[in-house]
Amino acid sequence: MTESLPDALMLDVLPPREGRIVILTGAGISKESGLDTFRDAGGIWSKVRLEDVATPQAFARDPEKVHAFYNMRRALNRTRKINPNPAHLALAELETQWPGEVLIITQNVDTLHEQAGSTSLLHMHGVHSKARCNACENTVDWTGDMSVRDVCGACGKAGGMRPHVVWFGETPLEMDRIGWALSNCDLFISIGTSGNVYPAAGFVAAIRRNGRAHTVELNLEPSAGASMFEESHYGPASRIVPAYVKALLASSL
Ligand code: BV8
Repeated sequence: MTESLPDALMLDVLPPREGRIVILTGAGISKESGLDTFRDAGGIWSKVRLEDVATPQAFARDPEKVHAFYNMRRALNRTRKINPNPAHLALAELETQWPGEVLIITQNVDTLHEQAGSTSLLHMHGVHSKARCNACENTVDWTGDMSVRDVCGACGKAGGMRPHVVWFGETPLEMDRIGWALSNCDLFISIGTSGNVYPAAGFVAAIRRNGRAHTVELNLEPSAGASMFEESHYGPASRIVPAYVKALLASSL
């Protein structure tokens, strides 16, 4: 059932009180914190081609162009004071208040969920605040600019440091843990994602095939996979996520 969101939210289905909740987030949850999404008008992929900055082939072809893309996004997080918004904060509250397990699987490479206080969290597409050595796989925190002149602190090789981010054509991180979580959750909530990038976009179909979870979409507008969700509420995340979490927590009392 879809509806524009009233303040007092009526949930279609309540998960079991100790139920496991899995939440998938995308760039839309960070939009009201000041970070661009990818596919909205004026989004990141309207300014640069993903084939030029977000594939291993692009990095092999022109590493400095790829470094410039991620240096710009890291600098944005340093300079523009990007803070968690009420949607991130509501999910952190859900993790502490909900009697069962809550896991956030984020496609985002920003660290706004951590900054909001979420700890049960995995970045399936990596994070731009870490670097990985192409030669020895050593992974380190990295908040400044990166270039081909950087040397790996573990193996000493130069030129191999890359953003610890999953590019198109690369395998997302922690897929085994994700598979188990999707098959064993009671409530799956998808927030702020257009449903265009796989395998994340296929999670709801996988649950509908072999999981038992009730599936909910919270988004600004219907995603490409909207028809797969049993329940959906549309509006800005900073408004609909706190309202949904408030109703969920009220049901768990
Ligand atoms: C892989 C890191 C094999 C980089 C990113 C079928 C099956 C498997 C793979 C494929 C397949 N078909 C195609 C593929 C290949 C490819 C793919 O999906 N291509 C697409 C373009 C068709 N997938 C891959 O290559 C993946 N790897 O498949 O390996 C494999 C498969 C399974 C198991 C093992 C191995 C790797 C994909 C990862 C690529 N890296 N990010 C970086 O960030 O710089 S993807 C990139 O897109 C970001 O991570 C981003 O998070 C992600 C998804 O985008 P969204 O988050 O959804 O953002 P978008 O702008 O699209 O949408 C924003 C939404 O928010 C909109 O709906 C909007 O309405 C909403 N919104 C806006 N404002 C608000 C809001 N909502 C609420 N409130 C608001 N205020």
